[in-house]
Amino acid sequence: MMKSVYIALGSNIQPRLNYLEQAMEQLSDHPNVRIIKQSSIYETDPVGPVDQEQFLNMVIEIETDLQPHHLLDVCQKIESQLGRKREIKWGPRTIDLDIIVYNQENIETERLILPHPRLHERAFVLIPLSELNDRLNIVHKDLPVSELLANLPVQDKEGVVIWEQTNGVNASKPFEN
Ligand code: A4P
Ligand code: MG
Repeated sequence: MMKSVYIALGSNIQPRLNYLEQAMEQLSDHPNVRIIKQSSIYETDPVGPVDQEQFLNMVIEIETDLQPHHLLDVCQKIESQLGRKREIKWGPRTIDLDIIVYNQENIETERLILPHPRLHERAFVLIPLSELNDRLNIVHKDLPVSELLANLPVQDKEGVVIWEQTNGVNASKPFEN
């Protein structure tokens, strides 16, 4: 059974665009993953306690028959292949792949929480996600993306600016299967 899954990508170590592209390429190379849609790419002010460079962030929709934990393994393997080091919690990273929403699953295990627990407070996730599907229901809040976004402070949204516009579905050939 194919599941619809949303993954958030982020990078704030150069070459940022290259890391996003390589991560998407590796995901689409996986036999059990198909990229359905990709958002525009946004440049975003760093959120959280660590003083660090600006991020590029985006969200993609994939279709997969991998179980949630298996998909997390795939994402973490790509992160480590792209040189991700876990030195500072919330610190700079070549690539971060967070599973935002997996179908309508609502689970909490030691390794994996779905939907992503900080999704509703992050403009750098909600803005690209709303581009793909603003009526998507976020189960742990029981609210659609559009409403979660409307609830965010204006200042948070101002820190998220389009960096490269993507027009429509599968705009980039390299990510087709
Ligand atoms: N984990 C639990 N649930 C999930 C999930 N749904 N998807 C666990 C992915 N992983 C999940 O993550 C820590 C652990 O979370 C994993 O081992 C996994 O088992 P990590 O990627 O190893 O470490 P991290 O990314 O430093 O921690 P975390 O909690 O993912 O950080 P965040 O919340 O992603 O924050 N500002 C801007 N503008 N843009 C950003 O992308 N990112 C962060 C990182 C801070 N500020 C940012 C951005
Ligand atoms: Mg992460």
